[in-house]
Amino acid sequence: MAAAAAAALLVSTVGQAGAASPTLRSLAEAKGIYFGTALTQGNLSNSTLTAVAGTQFDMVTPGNEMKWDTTEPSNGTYNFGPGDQIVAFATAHGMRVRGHNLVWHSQLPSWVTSLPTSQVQGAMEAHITTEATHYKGQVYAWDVVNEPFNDDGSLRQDVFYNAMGSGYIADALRTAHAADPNAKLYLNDYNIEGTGAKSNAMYSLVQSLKAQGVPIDGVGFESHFILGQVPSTMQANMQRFAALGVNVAVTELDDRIQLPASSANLAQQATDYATVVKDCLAVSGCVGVSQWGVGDADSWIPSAFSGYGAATMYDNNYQPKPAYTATATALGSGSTAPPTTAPPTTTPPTTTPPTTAPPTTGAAGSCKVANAVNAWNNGLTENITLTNTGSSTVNGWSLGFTLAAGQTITSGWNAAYTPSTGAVTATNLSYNGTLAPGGSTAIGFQATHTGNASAPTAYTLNGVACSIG
Ligand code: 9MR
Repeated sequence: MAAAAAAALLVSTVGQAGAASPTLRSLAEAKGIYFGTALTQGNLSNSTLTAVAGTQFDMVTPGNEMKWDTTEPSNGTYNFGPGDQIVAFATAHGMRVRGHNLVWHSQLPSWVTSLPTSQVQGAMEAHITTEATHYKGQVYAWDVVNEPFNDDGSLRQDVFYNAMGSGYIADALRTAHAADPNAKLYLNDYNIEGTGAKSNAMYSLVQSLKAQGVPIDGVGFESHFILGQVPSTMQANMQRFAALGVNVAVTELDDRIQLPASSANLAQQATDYATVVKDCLAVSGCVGVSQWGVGDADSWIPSAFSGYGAATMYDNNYQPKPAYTATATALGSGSTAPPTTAPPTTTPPTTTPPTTAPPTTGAAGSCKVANAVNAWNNGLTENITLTNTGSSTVNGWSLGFTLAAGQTITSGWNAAYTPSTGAVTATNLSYNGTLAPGGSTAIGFQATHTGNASAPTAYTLNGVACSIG
């Protein structure tokens, strides 16, 4: 493939990480994963920060705005305004959202901890139902229960455990599933990245939830690391969770350094970041990596760990650090193979071919599609980057493709998808209908499948065949 054509497939930015470098999100998507960040409401008024967030990342976790103390500050009174702002930013920038979180002992309003024991379950279920219903269709995943374990592997004796015993976790997951059946439901914790007592406890919990048929889709590994201390067992540990039939994700990555950070420290941090990214890429079922914050200036580390900081890929002025470059390289930047041919990260359980849609072999129109499928047991996500390779601007577009037999779209982003099976048309939304020559837009969808997780073999833009690659 010509270098110019390869470059056109990737969303590029000039100035943030050198001239016209591919972004983390385009590199990640080409590998079939996402690359996310955490954003708070306050971050949205920092235009330097949001310029980086909106171009480099394709997943957002609200830093605080979906937590109980914000969303239900008094019993039965809900406030979704701050969370809605984060979702609006994500939507406007083609990013998905990890909902964080529904049940957690911290950032919990005092009215919950003051409830009579007999009322805690009802309050928890009402909170989950109301919040998950409000964000139904807008979040890709929920951290349903956050940080349930003590470091020794015992369950935290918080208000939920004290009222309901360990069963509160299954109850929370079932309640969230009833409210938003399409959201991926996670348990999220720290100090479970490598093997050890706490990780073993999480593993046993997930195993037992799966055995009981409780809806659990994933485990989040927060990954708040100290420089040079990424566990050597991280890849194997994530893989054993994936083998239980759940997705895994790195949900809150940072790597703190004792200040001032030396250049040797920053080089070690680059190695640490690359290790984490490579670990995720090596694990079938690892769906993505999220950093906790955008840059060192908005990181939580300095306020929580005195004397430490410099924990992210961007410095205090939002300039990329060595960890950024190492992350991009780990995601395939600069490799000779075009980073747009990512196969699904899990092999579909059967090899039934699609019954329709002949492959495009001959003449293609003035469009190009790069697609990446990430599949698991009975679900998949497909990320599509659509590029206008013609010389005129496209004003309004419909992308046609045929889903493999057994696939049904359950939610999508950055386009309207209809119908949900068979020959689908994805139509632009108000903010992405214009595609300048050479311009790209990133869309995608989540679908269920019955064994064939193959991507469509042909795409048409306004009726004209696109090339794929
Ligand atoms: O980033 C969040 C920070 O703004 C809050 O002050 C803090 C309060 O606990 O929570 C931070 O986010 C946490 C996340 O929700 C769960 N894992 C640990 C994160 C860092 O504390």
